[in-house]
Amino acid sequence: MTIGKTARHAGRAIQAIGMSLALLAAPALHAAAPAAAPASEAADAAAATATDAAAAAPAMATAAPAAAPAVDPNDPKFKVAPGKYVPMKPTEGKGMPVPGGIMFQDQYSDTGKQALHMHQVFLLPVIIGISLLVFFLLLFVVARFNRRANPVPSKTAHNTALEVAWTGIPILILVGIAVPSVALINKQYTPAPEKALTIKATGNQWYWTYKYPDNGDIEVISNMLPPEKAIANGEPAQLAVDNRMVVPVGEPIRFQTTGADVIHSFAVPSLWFKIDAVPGKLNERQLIINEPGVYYGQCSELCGARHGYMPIAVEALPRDEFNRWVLEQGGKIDGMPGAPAAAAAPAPAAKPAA
Ligand SMILES: [Cu+2]
Repeated sequence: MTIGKTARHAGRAIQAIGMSLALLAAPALHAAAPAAAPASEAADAAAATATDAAAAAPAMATAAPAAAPAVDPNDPKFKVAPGKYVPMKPTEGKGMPVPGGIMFQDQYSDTGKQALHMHQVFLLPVIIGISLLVFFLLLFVVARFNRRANPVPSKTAHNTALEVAWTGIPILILVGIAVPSVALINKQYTPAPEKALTIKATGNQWYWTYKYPDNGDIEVISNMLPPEKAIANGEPAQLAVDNRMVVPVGEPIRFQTTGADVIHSFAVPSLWFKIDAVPGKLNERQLIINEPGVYYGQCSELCGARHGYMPIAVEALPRDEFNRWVLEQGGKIDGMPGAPAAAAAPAPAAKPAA
């Protein structure tokens, strides 16, 4: 009953959004109509049903990019930071485990924040509440219904009201947990938008490689730094790597994984991000990091003798600094049609200015 109502509410909300989008699209269609169009036609267009407008809108959207220049070289996406790339110093306690820590790490992605919030504010109290209830019920039964306290036991076999309650209440609790859980899973597995930057991680025995197909196919080979070197660098031991996976911050990334030999798993706790790397298979998830920083993780699928020694270090940088890193690796800035040529121009121009 509750679900049906929720579904109807959701249906109405979607309908309302669709209608308002269609109404928004209608004036645009108007403007696009040839000036010579007779007034009666314009009136007809205004009267067009919401479905017509909605159907026409995507067609217009696909037609537009063909007419416009493919790439705007002044787009902030193509800016290059001056100077040279220097690996970022990690912030103590950010994106890494802390001594004595037993809770989740602080989160630096929206889905991570949502998941952590759900765990702290919702799941944990529900689990603790149910455990305490069952514990005290048991104590009560032991004290009240033992042979001494209750020598003549009741022969009651059925109690309809009680049975409805102890079936119905758990169902309600489970539905209450399922609704936000499914919403969160849906958010976590929303595919990256079409123009998102693609990065492909390959798990190898026992190191990671990161490929940037949109950036001239550059490849980064990432091995663990010896612990003493990591500590000297101010990085956590056995988590630091020689070459990090550098990514732009605040942008959707189409993150793909595969395995070169056995199954590995790419996992970064402070981003609430884990995805298996399976040989012969390409897994994909969207990754958006909210803040610049260095985020450490580890392979999380037992993959052989040195499984514990193939850490992950993700460095999230502002776009212009990411572009500088890409150019230093011999790559191109973004592989969108026309982008490499356009990107080459602002790059040298930006450097003398600095
Ligand atoms: Cu592994």
